[in-house]
Amino acid sequence: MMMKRLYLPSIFLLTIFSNSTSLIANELTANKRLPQTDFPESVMTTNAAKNGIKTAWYDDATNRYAHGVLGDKIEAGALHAKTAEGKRLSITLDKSQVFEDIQPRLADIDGDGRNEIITIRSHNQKGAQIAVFGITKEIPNKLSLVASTPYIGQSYRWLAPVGIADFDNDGTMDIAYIDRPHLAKILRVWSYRNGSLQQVAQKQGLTNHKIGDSFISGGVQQCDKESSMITVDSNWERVIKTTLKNGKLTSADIGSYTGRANVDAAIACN
Ligand SMILES: [Ca+2]
Ligand SMILES: [Ca+2]
Repeated sequence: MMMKRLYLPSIFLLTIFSNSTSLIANELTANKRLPQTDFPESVMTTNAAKNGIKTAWYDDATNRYAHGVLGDKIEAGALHAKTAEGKRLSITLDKSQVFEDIQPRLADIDGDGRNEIITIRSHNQKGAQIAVFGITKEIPNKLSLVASTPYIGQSYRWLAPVGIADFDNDGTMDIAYIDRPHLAKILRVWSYRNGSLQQVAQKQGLTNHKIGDSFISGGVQQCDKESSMITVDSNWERVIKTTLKNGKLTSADIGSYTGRANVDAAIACN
């Protein structure tokens, strides 16, 4: 029996679109029957989905990629989803890859009104990438890869998502992540345009994960109409808020960092 990573409590089962506490409560009530999985705390669900993918989770624990940046060397080999209509869909990775992640993320990347699933997938020779899965017309009974960023290019190199939003309000969804949060510490933002992900901006000197932590620090702040990226500086001393406008990332120091509570407060607009 492999030891499983300790995950965030299920109160963190909120998507970037559900800010209100009542929504979260409804989601938890509506999902008392959680799926059977090796990773019960990976279950991500939203009641904002009226059709298409409503719930996603990881399964098939494996130790075939012994990187261990998330606190153990157990990663997931499969991704499952359930639609609002009750249909279940899956994808199992080949042996060269794992989901090196905590919880899949749900967001409508292509603007068709249905969620895609945003994951961190790692290859045993090429390291991590953002991999987006969805339901296609061609293969309606399985999850399919619909978009991805390139692999970092080397094994045991990871990335940690900040979040998904239309950060620059141009009508296209953007995915922000820290490329190698322990080494390079580069914030990268990719937009979904013309059927694929394209990098639109990058900025050095930011991070959101320490080796061994089973959580990612920071995320998306949505206090008004603007979505901002909350991370810390590369020395873990300051909370940094970064915004995207006209292809340019601008960072502001918004306070001292002494622990996770500081970034959580920033995301909660406190
Ligand atoms: Ca979609
Ligand atoms: Ca955008």
